Amino acid sequence: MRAAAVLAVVTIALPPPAHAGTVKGRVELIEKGGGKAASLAEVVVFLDGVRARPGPARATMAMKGKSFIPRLVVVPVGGTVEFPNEDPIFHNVFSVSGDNRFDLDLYKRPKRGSWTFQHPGVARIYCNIHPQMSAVVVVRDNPYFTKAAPDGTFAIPDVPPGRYALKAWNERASEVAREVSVPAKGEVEAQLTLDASQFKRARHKNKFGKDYDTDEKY
Ligand SMILES: [Cu+2]
Repeated sequence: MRAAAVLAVVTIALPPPAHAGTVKGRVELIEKGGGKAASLAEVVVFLDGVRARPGPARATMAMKGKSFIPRLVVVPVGGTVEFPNEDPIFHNVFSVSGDNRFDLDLYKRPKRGSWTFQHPGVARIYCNIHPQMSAVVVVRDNPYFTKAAPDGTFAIPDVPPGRYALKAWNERASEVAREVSVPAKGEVEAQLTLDASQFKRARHKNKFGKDYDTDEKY
């Protein structure tokens, strides 16, 4: 008798590698006029060049009071972001950022919207009704990333040992990088400084590539 071939689909939670270190430190951001930013909560810190497949991930970016909350979300490739509309009015979430382009069209509760991001990069998120609504989803090709705490501290644990580029990103500054050497056990510390002193906010177009109407319709 032939044994039946059985295809089992199992989800395996990978334990941290036997040899892994933590990358920790602090970021700061220089504002116009040379002062330091009071909150670093919209800074992403990540490692480039780590070969590791990210697992599935979900995150939430709500629309409330005609704002995206939080304004910055980071997910690995394949990660899904929910965009719940908590306002009593319609919003239309969209992005025209390269391969991560999407359009959820108009909706409000109880309809829900979400998007699965399949390409690494920075997706700029807008609402097609309210030009003042803007946010960012950063999509990474490995799971070694974090958002900085408001005080600028960060920690990326369970990193396989090796030399990588540690990078920090904020929408108002150029990306900064430095090399870190992650030990097989223990920590490596690094400091990164972003410069937003030259930032000028540019007006963005709607999902049709046109200027927004001056009157809100919804
Ligand atoms: Cu809106």
